[in-house]
Amino acid sequence: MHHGDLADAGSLIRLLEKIRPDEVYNLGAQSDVRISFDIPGYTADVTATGVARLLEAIHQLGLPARFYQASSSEMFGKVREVPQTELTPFHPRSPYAVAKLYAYWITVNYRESYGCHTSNGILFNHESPRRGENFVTRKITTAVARIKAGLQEKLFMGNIEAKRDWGYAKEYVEAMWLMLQQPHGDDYVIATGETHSVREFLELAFDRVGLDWQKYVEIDPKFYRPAEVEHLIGNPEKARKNLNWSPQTKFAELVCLMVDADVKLLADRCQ
Ligand code: F7E
Repeated sequence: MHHGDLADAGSLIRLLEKIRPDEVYNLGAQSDVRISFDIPGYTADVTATGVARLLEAIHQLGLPARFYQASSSEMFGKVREVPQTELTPFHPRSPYAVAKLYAYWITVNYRESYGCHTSNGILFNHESPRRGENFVTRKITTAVARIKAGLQEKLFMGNIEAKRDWGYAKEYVEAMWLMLQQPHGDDYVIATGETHSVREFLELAFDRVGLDWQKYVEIDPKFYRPAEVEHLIGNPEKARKNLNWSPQTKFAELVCLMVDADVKLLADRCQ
């Protein structure tokens, strides 16, 4: 492990010079959409300009490294078409999404300007037991485990009618790697092609431990966002065709594996 910071160009140059990587995967960002409304300036500095610093460091050093940028379905925001593809126009709805849009285009720009092998993975929501607890899926599964164990009484939620295309993170990381094994950089939507509401996630998660979600969930307006992305669903056809990639884990399986992991984590901690 090495220490660097997307806000510090010098640290990126030093790191790249030392490691001379063949492949660079930029997953670094202030990635919480809700928090980006509170810290828009910091979000822009790290999530947007940080990518320009990283690309410019690779370019200045003349490294032949292939570059992956973690672009986001949040860029589609107030969606212009359903489902979303690589050709769907963007309409970002948060400081986070606006920053990701800059990062997307600067990645395309280094490909077109200097012939760099750069790719954008436009990843729809991807989840796993390692997801941070501030994101909705893990917030729900940790709460389900705690409520089942008698350690928590209520779960306070925001807009549970929002719909997302949720996939399994482990499979999405394979897609990232596949992009950098292609002869040329390109942009790909990575999604399942299915959409589900937060409400459906709640139902399945509580059901997994034999509880009725409606007895435990309450709505708290503090978790609403100033502008919401209501409905996302991606079409991963290009990735299927060019990368031979397709999602394997279905929505219900994903919910169950996350609930099971949190139930086990809590049991292990309590021993
Ligand atoms: O929210 C709604 C919330 O915070 C999903 C990031 O990885 O994926 C993620 O962005 C939905 C939203 O993820 C609560 O309003 C309701 O509609 O899990 P989330 P996100 O905003 O979709 C994309 C692809 C990224 O790129 C991002 O970096 O759930 N929701 N109630 C809630 N969300 C949260 N966090 N907490 C609630 O209580």
